[in-house]
Amino acid sequence: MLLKSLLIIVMLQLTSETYGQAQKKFFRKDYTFLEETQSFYKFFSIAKTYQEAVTTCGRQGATLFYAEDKRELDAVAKFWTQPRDHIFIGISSLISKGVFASVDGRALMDVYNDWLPGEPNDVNGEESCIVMNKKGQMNDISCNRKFPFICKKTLASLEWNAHCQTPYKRYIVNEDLGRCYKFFLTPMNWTEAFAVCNAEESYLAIINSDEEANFLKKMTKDNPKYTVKGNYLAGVVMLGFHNRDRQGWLTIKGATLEDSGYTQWGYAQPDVDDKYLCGAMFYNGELTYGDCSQRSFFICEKEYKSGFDERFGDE
Ligand SMILES: [Ca+2]
Ligand SMILES: [Ca+2]
Repeated sequence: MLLKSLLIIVMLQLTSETYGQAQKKFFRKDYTFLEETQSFYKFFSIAKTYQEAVTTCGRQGATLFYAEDKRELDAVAKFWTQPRDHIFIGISSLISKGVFASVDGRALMDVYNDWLPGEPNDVNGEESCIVMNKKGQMNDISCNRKFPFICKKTLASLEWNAHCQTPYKRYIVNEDLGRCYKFFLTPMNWTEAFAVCNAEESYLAIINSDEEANFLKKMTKDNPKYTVKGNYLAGVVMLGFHNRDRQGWLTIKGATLEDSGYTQWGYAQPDVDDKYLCGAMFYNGELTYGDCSQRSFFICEKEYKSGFDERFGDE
């Protein structure tokens, strides 16, 4: 009897491991999983400065790639099919001049490193970042130059928000609406907010019903907004509609507010006003609009499908 119970426990454990998140090996649709390194990678062919590359990876919950060892270099070199032959890697001496360390604080000697002959030479004292070619050879270079780069996420660091089918933990579910939402307490301007939602495979929230407005209003109320210091516009939360084309107020999906299901404007009724073209809501859920370059809180929204795991869907 005892043996039978033990067997059942073992079987249960095996089952839960088989269906555990680690086995599904999914981070985002735009990242490729490499078995050799048990990590996800995305190649960015549009050149950016070092800092822009670090920020881009960070916004996706990843880090700027550098090779840990020869094995990873070889695996990534196979995946790296783009024509440009140098990329920025996540190692710099920005914190302490002359002392190279990785974006996650590891010493250069502890990760893969192989300098081109004569490097690092710190030309004009301006070379604090590193580019690497497909052979893994490195050259120190100005951080303001622009190069392609790779973002990396290890499987071990991957968490999974099962309710919302996303690796981003702070999305909360509303089952009645069939949607998940994330309130951002880091004020950004409308364009940046749009990009952040996009990077998380969601979109700047669109209100489609009174019920949804009430939920976003409650979410706004529940977040500790008053603890956020700095220069930003309080009192509003940016949403996914705009008049940037001056064709009237449209959602970021191209629909009118009427067709989208919610038109409850607040005190500041929409006006013909060339300067203020980006949509938002007051904390009470009523719509307003403002300067697109003004920083504010914002909410990202994403659909989820109950009982359906998109990682098993067709790609
Ligand atoms: Ca150099
Ligand atoms: Ca919506």
